[in-house]
Amino acid sequence: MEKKTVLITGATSGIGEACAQRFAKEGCRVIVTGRNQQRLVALKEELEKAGAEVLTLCFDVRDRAQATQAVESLPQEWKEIDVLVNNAGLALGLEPEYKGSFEDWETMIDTNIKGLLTMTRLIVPDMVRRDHGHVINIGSIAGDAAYANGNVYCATKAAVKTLSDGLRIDVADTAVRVTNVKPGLVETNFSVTRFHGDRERADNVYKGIKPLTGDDIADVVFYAASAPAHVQIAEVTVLATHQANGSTIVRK
Ligand code: NDP
Ligand code: 8X3
Repeated sequence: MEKKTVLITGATSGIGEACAQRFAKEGCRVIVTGRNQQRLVALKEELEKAGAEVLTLCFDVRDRAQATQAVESLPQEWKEIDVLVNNAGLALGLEPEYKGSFEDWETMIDTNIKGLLTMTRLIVPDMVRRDHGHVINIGSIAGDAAYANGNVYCATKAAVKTLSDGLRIDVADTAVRVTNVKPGLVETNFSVTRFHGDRERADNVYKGIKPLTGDDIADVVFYAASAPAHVQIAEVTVLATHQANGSTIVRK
C-alpha cells in the first residue's frame, strides 16, 4: 500500500490502538487521537521506535470546538488525510431500557453518534475536494439487532450503520469509500467501561469463549483500507467462532 495518512479516534486503547499499530507497521503515517495525553505520547514513542511517523491530537470527540481546533491545528504536511477510522466509542451499562441511566445514554449518544458525525463532518469535505479518501466506521453487530439490555448502545450502533450507508450514497460520485466494520465480542477495555470498572463482571463476558482481539479487527480494517481503489468494502461482520449473533454465544 502507498504511504497513507491515517487518523484514528480512540487510539489509546483496544481496537483503535491495534489499528494504529497495524497501519504504522505497514508504513503509514498515523495520527493517533484520544483523550489521554499520556497514553498518546507513550503510543507515539513506541511507534516511532519502530520507525513510524506519528502525530498525536488530544481531544474529546464529544467536544465539537475541541475537535475542530485539533483538526485545524494539523501541520500542513499532515492535513491530507487518506483514511479516517471513526473508532472512539463505548457502551455504558447493561440495563432494561425502562431502568437505564439518562447520563449513560447521553454519553453513548454524544460519543458513538455525534462524535463520529463531528469527525466525519470535519474531515470528509477535504476528501471530497481531493476526490480521494476512505472513512472506516467501527460499528458493531449490536447495530444489526438489539440484544437483551443493550437498547441504547445497540441503537447508537444501528445509527453508525445508517450514517455509513448514508455517507456512502452521498459520496458515490467521488472516489471516497465508506466501510462499516461490525465486530462481535472483542476483548478490550470495552466491558470494563460498560460495567463502570467492575473487572470481575467484565471478565465474565469473555468466559468460556475465545473472543476476538483488537488485532483481529485491525486486520479487517487494514484489509478494507488496502483494497484496490475500485473496491469498496461496504460492510464487514466479524464474529468469534462460537458467537452467532449478539444473543447467541456458546460457552464451553
Ligand atoms: P476500549 O474501551 O478499549 O477503547 C475505546 C476507545 O475509545 C478508548 O481509546 C477511549 O478513550 C476512546 N473514547 C471513548 N470515548 C471517547 C471520547 N469521548 N473522545 C475520544 N475518545 C474516546 O474499547 P474498544 O476498543 O473495544 O472500542 C472501540 C470501538 O469498537 C467502540 O466504538 C466500540 O463500540 C466498538 N466495538 C467494540 C466491541 C467489543 O466487543 N470490544 C465490539 C464491537 C464494536 P478513553 O480511554 O479516554 O476512554
Ligand atoms: C460490542 C459487541 O455484542 O457487546 O459492540 O454489543 S456487543
